[in-house]
Amino acid sequence: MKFVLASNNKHKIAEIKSILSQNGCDIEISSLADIGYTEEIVEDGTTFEENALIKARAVATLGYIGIADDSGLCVEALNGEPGIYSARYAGEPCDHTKNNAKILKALEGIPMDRRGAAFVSVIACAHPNGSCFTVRGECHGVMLEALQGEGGFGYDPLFQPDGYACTFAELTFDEKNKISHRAKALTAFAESFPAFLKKHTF
Ligand code: ITT
Repeated sequence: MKFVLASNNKHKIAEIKSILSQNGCDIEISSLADIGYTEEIVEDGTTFEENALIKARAVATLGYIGIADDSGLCVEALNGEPGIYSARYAGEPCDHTKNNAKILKALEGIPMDRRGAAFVSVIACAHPNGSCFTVRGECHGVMLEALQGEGGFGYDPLFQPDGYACTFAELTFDEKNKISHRAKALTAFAESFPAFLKKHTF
């Protein structure tokens, strides 16, 4: 049975493939583009878990084992926003430059000791037989007052993980993928996935 990663975000896809192989999960995984899937998946859930499942199930209904990530940045001083709306915080289509400008503005004047935030990643896996599971990973840190670094994607240039003196965007690809929210969720995924597959696949 084929595994399909229900994502159109090429940065996420690269991170997920790399983290899974680092965790000994050597499955061949296709993307939506690889299977010629062009429909829009409407993410109208109210939690990361619901949205991750919506994406994973969209491909499971086509007969694939669907894997999906729903993720975002939750900022304490903004009551958890942008949260599940992180991709479209500054409107659609997703524009990371506009999102960063909007969040910097929203945090203007807020001192460093009240700029705590967490990146959240929920990975969902859905089988064509209707079975599914989700796992969650979080990475805590602070929101800086200016962009720093060129690597990564999205809010990475503004997020400094706890215990580091630089942003996600200043870490190498491999360094970020050791400590990120996505790394934590995918480590849990790699632990549960073999038993899930064994139970549901001949
Ligand atoms: P797919 O739904 O196609 O997978 P997406 O980017 O729309 O791609 P989400 O709906 O899960 O995915 O939104 C995730 C957003 O959260 C992403 O666009 C960034 O704005 C932010 N985000 C998530 N993980 C991030 C990371 O590791 N670094 C920076 N920003 C991240």
